[in-house]
Amino acid sequence: MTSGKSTQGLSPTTSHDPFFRAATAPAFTHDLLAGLAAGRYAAVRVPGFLPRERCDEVLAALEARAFDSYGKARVQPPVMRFGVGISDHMAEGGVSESYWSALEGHREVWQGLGLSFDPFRACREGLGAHWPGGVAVGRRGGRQLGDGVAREPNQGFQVHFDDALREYAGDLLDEPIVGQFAFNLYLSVPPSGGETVLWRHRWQPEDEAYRLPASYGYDEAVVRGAEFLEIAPRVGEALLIDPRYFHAVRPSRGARRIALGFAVGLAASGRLLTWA
Ligand SMILES: O=C(O)CCC(=O)C(=O)O
Ligand SMILES: [Fe+2]
Repeated sequence: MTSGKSTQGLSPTTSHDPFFRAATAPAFTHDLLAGLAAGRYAAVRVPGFLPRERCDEVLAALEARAFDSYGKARVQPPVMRFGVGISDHMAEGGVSESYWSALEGHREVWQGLGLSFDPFRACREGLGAHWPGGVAVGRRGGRQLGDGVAREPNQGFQVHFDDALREYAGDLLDEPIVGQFAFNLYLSVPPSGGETVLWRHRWQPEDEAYRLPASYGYDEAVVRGAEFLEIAPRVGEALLIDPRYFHAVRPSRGARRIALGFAVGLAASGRLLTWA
């Protein structure tokens, strides 16, 4: 004890949760994925997940295309995207019909890039390589959801969390899920800024007082005082986080920040199911 005060238990200024940490490894092993689901880690980083040539191939194709932006009422500052994201098509706790029609165009535009491989398939394969239950794109009402999206949050993502349990009424997927991750593969990162920050704080009802009007995000005061991890991703790195921890992306300076991303659910059956 360093002060004269009696400190029963942990002191809030110096305490560290040994399970709130990022693991860095050459692959998404069974132990790391199980550990992330169980709460033994907050994030798993796999540098060099996709070979540099493959990253460069996808990046060059994307750089030649125009990106859309996420719905500007909800997503401020704007985040650019290439492909369809389900969050733009939520309706009354469900998924609106516009999502399914947009997905048809999504498949066409990704095929139109003329890549020598399917980057979302490559990401799924790397993610599930050591996972006994395997990995597949999730389904809803028998229909396959989107496989991923390229996102460009050059001005950052606001502090937010992602939790399909809270975002959708009932199960989003045909198989109920017992764990959730967010996957990102970085194709282009800025020389400064662009960090992913993760706070050791999960949504609680009082947090709604910090909600930014009509936005997906929260005032950063919602995570005040919470322990945090700051991750500066590298090109070719894959990052898997527990997205129920509040997280944000800092604004980029000096280059575009482009990542391929999708959500991952651990189904009760043991399968990993992805969607975007
Ligand atoms: O781009 C990132 O590093 C994280 C983006 C994010 O909010 C997510 O994947 O849920
Ligand atoms: Fe997120």
